[in-house]
Amino acid sequence: MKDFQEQNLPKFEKKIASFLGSLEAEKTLKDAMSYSVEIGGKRIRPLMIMAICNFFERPVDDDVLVIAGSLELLHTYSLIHDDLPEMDNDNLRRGKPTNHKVYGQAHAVLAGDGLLTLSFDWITRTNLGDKAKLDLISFLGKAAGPEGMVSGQVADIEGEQKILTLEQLQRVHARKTGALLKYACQAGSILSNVNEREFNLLVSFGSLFGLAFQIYDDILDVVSTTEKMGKKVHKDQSENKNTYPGILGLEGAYKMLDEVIGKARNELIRLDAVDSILGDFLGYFERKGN
Ligand code: GRG
Repeated sequence: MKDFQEQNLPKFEKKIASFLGSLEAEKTLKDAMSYSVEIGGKRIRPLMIMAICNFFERPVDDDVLVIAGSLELLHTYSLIHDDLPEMDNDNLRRGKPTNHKVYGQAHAVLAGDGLLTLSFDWITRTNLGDKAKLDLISFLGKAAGPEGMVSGQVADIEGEQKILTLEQLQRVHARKTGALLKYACQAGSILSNVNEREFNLLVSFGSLFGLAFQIYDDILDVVSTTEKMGKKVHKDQSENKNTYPGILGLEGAYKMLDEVIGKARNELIRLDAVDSILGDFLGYFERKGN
């Protein structure tokens, strides 16, 4: 995985920086958009697209980098808007002050709007065939829009007022977090020109990976790895009931995580991809804490 990242991430970063740099837009808007994209992040979604291409021996060329970049732009928009005072009201993101803390709320809203719309524009700027472009735009719109991430965010906000069941929580996260990871698998599949069976297996893998990603995120929130006086400190689990550890307890959440990872691994076995770079993605869910 490390080699794969070292080989592909620098050219990915260079491509998005040069595309953003060449935008003919108001300087403050360009600065605000570039700020949140370029302060980093794990780049899991673009890496997933590139890994699928790698598995199917489809070269990671400019078109792949632009499609991967387009998804990262859209993901970054969601984080900027999620951090706004009217949503999560966060001061830090990716270890740096949030966009609205640096550029003000109006510019942060507009930087998010710019990234969202630009992500679709980037798809049209590739040299891919018309059908591939249309499919990518359609899948991305469904994943990010009212049938996907935006509804997930609304359900999440409304869920704060009540206690959700496990099924309701999963439905929130399938849309809020899972939809873009599933799209990463759809995009990688389209770029690699896979057959229907491979497409369905990859989409199922993407959905399971998205679910595992959220369970793991909730677990990391509970298990603070901060060493204090040589002891691991656990946050109070009753702080937020609408999380996997909140509903299942920490051990129950780990158990569910293991089950979901097992199912995701099964899809990769069916694709004969478990020993490929795609299998390495499952190593992301390393057990932390007790
Ligand atoms: C505002 C429409 C709208 C949607 C926001 C994705 C999202 C919905 C909110 C993010 C809030 C959050 C912390 C979700 C939990 C998991 C998640 C998606 C984390 C952020 O993704 P990472 O971990 O972030 O890939 P980096 O910074 O590494 O890219």
